Amino acid sequence: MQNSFPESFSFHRDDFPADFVFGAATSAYQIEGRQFGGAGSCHWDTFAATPGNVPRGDDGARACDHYHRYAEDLDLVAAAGLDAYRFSASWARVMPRGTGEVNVEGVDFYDRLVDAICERGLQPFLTLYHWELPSPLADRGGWCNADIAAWFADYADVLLARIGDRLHAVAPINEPWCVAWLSHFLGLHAPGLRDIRAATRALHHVLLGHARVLEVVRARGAGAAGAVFNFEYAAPADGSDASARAARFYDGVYNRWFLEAVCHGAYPADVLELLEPHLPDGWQDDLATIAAPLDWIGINYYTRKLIAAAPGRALPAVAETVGDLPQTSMGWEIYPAGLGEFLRRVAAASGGKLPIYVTENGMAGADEVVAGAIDDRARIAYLDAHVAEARRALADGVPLKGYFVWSLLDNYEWACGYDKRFGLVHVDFDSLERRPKRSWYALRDALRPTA
Ligand code: GCO
Repeated sequence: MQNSFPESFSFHRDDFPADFVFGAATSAYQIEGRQFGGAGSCHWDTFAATPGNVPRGDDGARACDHYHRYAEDLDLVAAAGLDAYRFSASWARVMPRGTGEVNVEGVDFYDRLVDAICERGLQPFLTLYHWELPSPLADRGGWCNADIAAWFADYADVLLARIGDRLHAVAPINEPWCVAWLSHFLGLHAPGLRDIRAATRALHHVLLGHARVLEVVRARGAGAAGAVFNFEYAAPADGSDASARAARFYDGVYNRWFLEAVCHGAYPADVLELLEPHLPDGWQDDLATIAAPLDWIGINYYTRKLIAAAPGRALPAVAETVGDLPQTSMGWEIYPAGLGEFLRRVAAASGGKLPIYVTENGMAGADEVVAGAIDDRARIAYLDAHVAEARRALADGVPLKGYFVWSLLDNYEWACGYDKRFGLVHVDFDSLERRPKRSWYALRDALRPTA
């Protein structure tokens, strides 16, 4: 099947502006190994330990053991010819109880890591929260508790005081939609709640936390301060009014909620109409803070959804249906045009000048080691089609500054455990051996400078 796909990329780095950044992305819980180095427990440990949430109860206790193997992993980023590395820090590694006492070993680890990134000539792009909330804070209501903005700012300040001087860019939170809606309304990620009030509060507090930490990033002079959103293209599943309404709500809570809040200091009226009863008192007073200027916006983009109405629930209940486009191993349709759409939409919403990055794009594939090699041409085709969209957007004047592949390594894919492989580099989860896939070699060729 791989034979029907190209062996190489159709672009070369020379097709892009000289300062265009190519990178790879990872996150702490997905690769580091939570059991190492004195990190505290987090809500993903207990979510995974709850039967039914994750296949086999897989968790991030060992993951890729990046904690000990980071040098080898960064060598792979550099050897691919990439310019930047996007990674996250674990709050529970820095502050095992979420507040108060600092785990010096944890801060030392990030200090070594950032040095190792810089030594290889890579630009460090840090995310401060990629989903592993310290358990003691989950006990206090986590993202449903307004105090989280202050807790988050304290943690950010401790870490940035140590490593902020060497960072190229910082985003407080990875994918606020996942932190709030996926985790508190759909219940598919930790803490696994299905509650409209909890979800709505989290939708607001995640933006407030973002804004408070933005202030810390600026006060510490820790690189360019941005925000990273996952956007998903939503189209009505059929021509009915009900599906059109459902798709509009889906787009509203997934995409417009965040974009309008940070760009215009407002929540979209149609979504607000449904969620306002559940927002915390005084939410309006936070909007000016939430809309504080950004230095850049990152877009994580993977797929589209066809949305139909699901009757019988109070909200415009949405049903996700799958169309007839080819799918990745996640069951996600491959729809590169959606990336172009969001690049234009974000450029328009943010005034046309604000630097934009594609901070994640990639696919899970059935990547097997055959005779020592991994032939993932389907991934080359996927990435190639999305990079082509990025080029088109650039040609249309979108201020796109870089593109990051998700992910460097096969890793802990959250509620899918270790079953889904997104890496440019294959990881054997028994031996922990790393093996570059065909896509890694092809990317290296595409990025190799012309003599
Ligand atoms: C996300 C996260 C990553 C995922 C990736 C694939 O977008 O969900 O940033 O942690 O692993 O997206 O699902």
